[in-house]
Amino acid sequence: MNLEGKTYVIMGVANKRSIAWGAAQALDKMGAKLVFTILNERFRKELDKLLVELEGDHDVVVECDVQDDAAIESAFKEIGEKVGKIDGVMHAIAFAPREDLIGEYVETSRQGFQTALDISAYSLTAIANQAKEIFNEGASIVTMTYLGGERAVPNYNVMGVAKAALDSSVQYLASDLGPKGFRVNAVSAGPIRTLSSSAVGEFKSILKVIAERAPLRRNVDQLEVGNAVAFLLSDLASGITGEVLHVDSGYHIL
Ligand code: 0WD
Repeated sequence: MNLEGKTYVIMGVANKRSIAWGAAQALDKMGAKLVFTILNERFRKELDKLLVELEGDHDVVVECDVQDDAAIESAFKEIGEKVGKIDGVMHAIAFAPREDLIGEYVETSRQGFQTALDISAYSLTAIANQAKEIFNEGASIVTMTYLGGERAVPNYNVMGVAKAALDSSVQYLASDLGPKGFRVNAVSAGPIRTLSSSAVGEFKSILKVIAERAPLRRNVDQLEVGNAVAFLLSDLASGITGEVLHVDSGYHIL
């Protein structure tokens, strides 16, 4: 797939294990120009180290804490000023307090619920609202979701509730932005060991179940997920919106 001439914003690279980094590698290989947003300065060094591994020259890195409306607005303004119009955004951001990702969902605190829903679900809506102002014709958004939003997965708890809200947002945003020619989709990834997933209780046993029971009898990796993200961001997916594409070795059909 050739994505030369396209510009995408990647939000959520924390380190080399991040799913967003898998997408960055896929999009870079296909010739796209990339812009990165990071939570704060702490992540800049890590990202700078990674960027030298890419073929293209992607030098625009913008700070954006998605809990802050002003930060989202100024990030997309800055991106518009630095690179002009963009062809899409990958949203790969989620957070829930560690204590809410073990034990029972019924014990979730109000604060934990609000934080998880704010960062992991509302942020997509706030981002879509700003990003659309600098979208090229045919641009699209892809977010990352998980099966735990469709059914109860042990320990995923409040993050599952956040993913259900995120999945629903994908549909409403697709409905709002569709008439303007913009698309909104999600990739539902199978479990992958990353900084965020390490906070989910008994994560290892989730990986084991997939390897034993999923139709492909193995887990997926960041690049497989990244390739699917690249497809949905590209014009090859021009007729697809409001969709959740599962990249999970087929586990969701069981
Ligand atoms: O098994 C997995 N790893 C799966 C992840 C399976 C299915 C879906 N996903 C989803 C996650 O829920 C998330 O939405 O994929 C997305 C990316 O997650 P990841 O690649 O597993 O996690 P990670 O590498 O930790 O990146 C998520 C990043 C944060 O990293 P940390 O670990 O510091 O929370 O989201 C960013 C941050 O870089 N982030 C924020 N960015 C801006 N503003 C914020 C914030 N307030 N909070 C977290």
